[in-house]
Amino acid sequence: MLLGAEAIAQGAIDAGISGIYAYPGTPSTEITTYVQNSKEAEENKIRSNWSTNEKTAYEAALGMSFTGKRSMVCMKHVGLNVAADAFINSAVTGVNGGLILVVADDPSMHSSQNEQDSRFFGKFALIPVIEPSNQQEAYDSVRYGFELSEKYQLPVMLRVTTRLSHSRSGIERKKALPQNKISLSSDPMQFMLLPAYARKKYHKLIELQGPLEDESESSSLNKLEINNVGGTGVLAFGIGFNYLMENISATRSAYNILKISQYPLPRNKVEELFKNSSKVLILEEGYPIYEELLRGFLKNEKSVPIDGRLNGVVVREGELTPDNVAAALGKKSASVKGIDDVVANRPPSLCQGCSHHDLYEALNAALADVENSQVFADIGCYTLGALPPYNAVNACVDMGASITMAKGAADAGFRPAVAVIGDSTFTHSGITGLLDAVNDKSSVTLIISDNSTTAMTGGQNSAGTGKLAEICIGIGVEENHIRTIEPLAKNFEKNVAILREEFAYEGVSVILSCRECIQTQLRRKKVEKKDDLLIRNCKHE
Ligand SMILES: Cc1ncc(C[n+]2csc(CCOP(=O)(O)OP(=O)(O)O)c2C)c(N)n1
Ligand code: SF4
Repeated sequence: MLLGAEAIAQGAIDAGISGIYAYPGTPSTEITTYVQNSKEAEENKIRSNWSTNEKTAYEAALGMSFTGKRSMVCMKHVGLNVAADAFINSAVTGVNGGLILVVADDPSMHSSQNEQDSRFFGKFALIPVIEPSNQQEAYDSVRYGFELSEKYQLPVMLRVTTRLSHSRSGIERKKALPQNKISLSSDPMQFMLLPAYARKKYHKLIELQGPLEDESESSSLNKLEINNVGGTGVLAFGIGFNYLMENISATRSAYNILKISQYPLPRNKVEELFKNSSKVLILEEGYPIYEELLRGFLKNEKSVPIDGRLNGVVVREGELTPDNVAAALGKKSASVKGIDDVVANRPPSLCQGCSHHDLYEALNAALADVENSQVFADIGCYTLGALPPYNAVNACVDMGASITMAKGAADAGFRPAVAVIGDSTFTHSGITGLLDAVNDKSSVTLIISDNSTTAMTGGQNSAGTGKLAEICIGIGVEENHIRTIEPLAKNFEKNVAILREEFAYEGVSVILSCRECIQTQLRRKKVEKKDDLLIRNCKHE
């Protein structure tokens, strides 16, 4: 019984990967964690440490593919924005050993800043995309995806969404394959994107589009059933097919159904569906990408009517569910017991004893006398400082944006320009922003809330643990403006004073607020089986 994410991981181990590269992010994290905890992966020396960000992860996976070995790279949807440069260009270079990018989207934004649909990126890069409809298909798709990747020498995207990644099902495994041996590309310039080479490679990528569409036509992942000529057709993508089946198991023969789990879209199958149906309902998990394409820009009065997200028959925002698919089919959903009133909706909150509490107590006190103070925050547990009782931070846009937004505000004359970032977010994409601030001598006070972990996604290692002061010195922050505080109630007065001193400084200063996340500390204690709870603090007092 595996989670969808775990099925992908097991599928990768069984398909002979030599390495998995990833930066954590819900709902993709469990794929890499599973490989990290797998005995088989350990025995087969499959590389699985966390990367510093999604771009470094993607490039390392590409480097492994360069050697002829199979590699997988995993991220959440917004992570693909970070890795986009490497990703799009890797479609032009192509790959050598099979490379699968697993991207886990989060429609309804259960734990994300947006609900962007990664299939857009797959289409943009002109590569095959596989979107499994259930966990077994997720497992099987990995092996098939590697075969496809090596056959066409292209990266393959495996796109999943929250419900598939985070729900369990029984999985039937296949016999494990051995890893590829090192074998370099026969074209010594394959990975060289100087324009003269890039133009030829891009031309080759365009030429592959026909064969890729043929591949989708014959793929067992895409299935057409004409059950009722002239009846209603349903074009169901990915997990949308699963929800459709939940609703029409007894009445399946009344519908013409096209299940799509592999792109590019198979034109003939789609035409067959439309030719045999009086109207077509489109169920896409994510944006109405293919609905828009099939409707066309100009209304064609003769075309088969389409229902979907764009005319409101399917909800325009948020994830598909068995219930909203039932409503779109004009069916009543099976009555489910409502939620009792006693179950109150709770906003997320920081754990009791979390170091971020003490930091925000001190920060609010240090800014209490500042009229209209604003604080630029970033993404992590510390973003919860935006909520009561602290209401301490005013912006959270994307990983790393705290520093650069504070820099922009400082450049505009705003004082004090304060940024709060976590240690993992700082190494993910804050370092370059700090370098900009140093080079421009912008008056920014950067607070790095260093809890020695990537807490929000479950406590993965943080790339800069034990190195943050050295990194800041290396970037050029003056050593006497790199201050360390220990966020504890007993240090409140001292910490407020340090914060105020640095807010008054006209230049770049960094405050390292160092105390380990208590959840990580508890896990560490269990592993180390120590009785004493050592408070692991920053070394740079
Ligand atoms: C581009 C991108 N990748 C990954 C994530 C998922 N994510 C949210 S916060 C976070 C890191 C949090 O770690 P840290 O900055 O150390 O703060 P903490 O949670 O430990 O307080 C991650 C990986 C994301 N939101 N965006
Ligand atoms: S997981 Fe760690 S960092 Fe996050 S709120 Fe809890 S104690 Fe704080």
